[in-house]
Amino acid sequence: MANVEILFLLLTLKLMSLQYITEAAEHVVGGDSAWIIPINNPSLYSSFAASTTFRVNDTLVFNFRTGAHNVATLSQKHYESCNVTELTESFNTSPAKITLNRTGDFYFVCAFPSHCSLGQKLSIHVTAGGSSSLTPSEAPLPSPHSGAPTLLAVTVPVLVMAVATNLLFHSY
Ligand SMILES: *[C@@H]1O[C@H](CO)[C@@H](O)[C@H](O)[C@H]1NC(C)=O
Ligand SMILES: *[C@@H]1O[C@H](CO)[C@@H](O)[C@H](O)[C@H]1NC(C)=O
Ligand SMILES: *[C@@H]1O[C@H](CO)[C@@H](O)[C@H](O)[C@H]1NC(C)=O
Ligand SMILES: [Cu+2]
Repeated sequence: MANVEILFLLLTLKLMSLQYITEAAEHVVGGDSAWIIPINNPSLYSSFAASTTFRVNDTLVFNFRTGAHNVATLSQKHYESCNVTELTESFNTSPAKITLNRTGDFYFVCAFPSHCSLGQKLSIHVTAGGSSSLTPSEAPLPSPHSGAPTLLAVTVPVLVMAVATNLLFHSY
């Protein structure tokens, strides 16, 4: 039984890694704090950026009070000096959902007067999709014996649950 469980554990990890590679993630900027002037936590957005992995086709979600803030993109130079006179794009209605459609750096500010210099700004670095630690080439499947496909179709849900339960309550 143990070998079968390990086989299906590997299958499960394989499926999970494929899912991880192909599914774009949604990142809520600032989490529950949303998109605000971070008076009580000046490093809110730099910490958020540092603790999140952004990949191509992921989406940023900015939640804010419409009319009290907005989201604008701008050049790095203007981002650094909080100069909001030349914006690339602005989003004035919450929630603003922005798809990260390329790799590289993105710069966001709130363009309301002085909000950027008070810390309502976010810069992120977007990496290529699919660079998870478990890529298909790094996580090869063990070659299944001939009975595997039928067994797979009939018993995967049960075995996945069994493996999950074992993982929770035992260590191999
Ligand atoms: C802001 O940027 C504009 C356009 O690039 C420039 O003309 C202006 O001098 C800048 N303002 C400041 C305060 O640097
Ligand atoms: C990404 O989207 C912006 C508009 O939101 C567009 O100007 C830009 O050309 C797009 N970039 C790519 C690589 O598609
Ligand atoms: C991102 O989405 C576009 C359009 O749906 C797709 O063509 C592209 O392959 C995707 N890129 C990645 C890295 O998933
Ligand atoms: Cu604002």
